[in-house]
Amino acid sequence: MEGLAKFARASLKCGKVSINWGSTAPVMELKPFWLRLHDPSSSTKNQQRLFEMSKVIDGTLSSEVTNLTSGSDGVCIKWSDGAKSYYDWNWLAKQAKPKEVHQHFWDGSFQQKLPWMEYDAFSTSSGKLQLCTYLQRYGLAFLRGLGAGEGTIRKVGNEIGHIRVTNYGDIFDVKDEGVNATNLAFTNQRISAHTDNPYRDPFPGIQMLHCLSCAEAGGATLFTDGFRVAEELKTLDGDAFRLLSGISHPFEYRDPDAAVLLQASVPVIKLQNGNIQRITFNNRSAAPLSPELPELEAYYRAWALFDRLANSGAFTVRIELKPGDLAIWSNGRVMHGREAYERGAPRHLQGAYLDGDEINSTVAAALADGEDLEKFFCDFSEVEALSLTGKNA
Ligand SMILES: O=C(O)CCC(=O)C(=O)O
Ligand SMILES: [Fe+2]
Repeated sequence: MEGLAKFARASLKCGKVSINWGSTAPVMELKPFWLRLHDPSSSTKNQQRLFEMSKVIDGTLSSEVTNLTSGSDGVCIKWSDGAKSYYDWNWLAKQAKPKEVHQHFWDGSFQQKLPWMEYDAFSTSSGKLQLCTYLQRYGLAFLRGLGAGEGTIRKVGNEIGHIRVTNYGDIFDVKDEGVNATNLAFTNQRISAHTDNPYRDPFPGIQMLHCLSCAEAGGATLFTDGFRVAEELKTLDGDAFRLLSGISHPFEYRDPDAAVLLQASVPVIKLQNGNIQRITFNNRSAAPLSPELPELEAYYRAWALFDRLANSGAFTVRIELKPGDLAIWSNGRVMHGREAYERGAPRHLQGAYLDGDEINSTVAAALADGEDLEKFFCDFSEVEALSLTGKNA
């Protein structure tokens, strides 16, 4: 940034403020209206605006430049209403290219090096940031060395963000309850790849499972990068992708004893500006689509193809969680499942949810402070190269 600011110059060209960085960085062209609207010198320390936006929109605060001077620290603009605004070079450079942690879409080869952290490392000053950075890049991370104490997940969850209380409580137990089970999760049966709580709006962005004890055989946890599977679907069958991204699917959870009927509709593949933003997939809580849907059979064939891909070994990683291990993942991206295990085995996990925006906030704040987060990925270049396939990979 400092290098950029050294030779930077601003000038008025064709009604726009043109910033030439005097380097290979592309010239920025900013509309005066945008500059007045986002004037950082009329903002509080935490960048909350000190004036009403409507005053710029209706012209009460002018966005006509009468004078512009470039200095060594930034640009000063004098407006036709007599006001002055000041734009620091660093601030301007940040507007040009929002920094973000690049998402890496992974497949089954990710198994060769998964993002594990020791709990002791997580507890250091940069440990939480490292975990959140893994979650942004891969949507998945693991901690080990937590011990197997009941309720530990509550403490760890609240160290990462804030536990989201749902109809299952703040934390919930996952064990085989046999015939008393109210949910497939509370049996010893296999569970295919899914996202949790698809029937909630807002849905919990992050899910965690902490292993307190495991089955002797079976019960392994399975993860699939739903974004990677969606990319694969698009390549294999564009029509299937169109249907799963274009039709909102209703999801539902009913608990008559507790007067609960949660309902939400969302496409399996939710797009934003053409990019995959969220995956929602759950065979158990998918409510019926309208019987009148014109492409009903084609839609369900697309659903079945997505299901098949998400559960195929080519896209799945398999982890035998041991007591003291915790898996944490983005519930809008990474799908989870489990293998069946023997009835009555002492397998016991505790689960909890967090809001996803807190993870994003931790990472964004570090990037805004100019931290280099790529340092966390030094050991991942080989495994990333193995799954360099999807366009975002
Ligand atoms: O038993 C497991 O490993 C997972 C159960 C499950 O899908 C869940 O609790 O969300
Ligand atoms: Fe689940």
